[in-house]
Amino acid sequence: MATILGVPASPFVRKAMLAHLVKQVPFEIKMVPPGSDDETFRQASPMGKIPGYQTDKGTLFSDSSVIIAYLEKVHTDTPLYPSDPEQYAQAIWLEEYADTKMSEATNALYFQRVVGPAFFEHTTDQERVTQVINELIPPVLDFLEGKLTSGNYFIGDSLSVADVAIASNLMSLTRAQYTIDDNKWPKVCAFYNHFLSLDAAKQQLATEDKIFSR
Ligand SMILES: N[C@@H](CCC(=O)N[C@@H](CS)C(=O)NCC(=O)O)C(=O)O
Repeated sequence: MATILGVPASPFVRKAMLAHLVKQVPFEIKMVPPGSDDETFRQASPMGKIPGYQTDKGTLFSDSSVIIAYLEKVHTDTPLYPSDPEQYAQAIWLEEYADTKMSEATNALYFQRVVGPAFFEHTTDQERVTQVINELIPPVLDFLEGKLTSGNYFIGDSLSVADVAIASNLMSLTRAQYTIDDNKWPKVCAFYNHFLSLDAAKQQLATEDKIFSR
């Protein structure tokens, strides 16, 4: 069985886990924090970032985007990448946006309110929280609102890697007690509510709940 090396509460580990759950590919988690000296983890992730990955054949590498791209090659029956070239480009572009600009905003709040206090004895900086909520998050949600046309999915009429990457970040906002304003961003709210209704999302949140309740 494949192994994801990391902590399920990390947004990038969450993204890799969600892709497995959506594709119904079994995996196990080896709990490894970022920067760990674990030998297998270091071979998989020389930069010390989570998630690292070990395939069921033993190949080691890291990065959530690489893990999902690999998964797609092995498990072709539940595609997360559109076959149409234009939609394919849009999907991996939105994944890139979610992993960079969006996660810069969502991770800032998630760190202040959740990860810092829970794992690093960090006190929440309220000024930073206010700045993130007022300045960083709204432009991201505005951008996503403008990208949603069909309702439940960012690209076409089926779930793609873009949805998984974006929803992973939205889940961080939820954990950080941030509620998306339905009046300002109705399409993002509808997308997220649909995503949360998927079995994969429910399974992911249940796994994370166990970690946060420890
Ligand atoms: N592009 C990477 C980003 C992974 C990443 O930044 N992970 C964070 C945890 S959420 C990390 O390990 N940070 C530690 C560090 O940057 O040294 C991916 O998609 O997997």
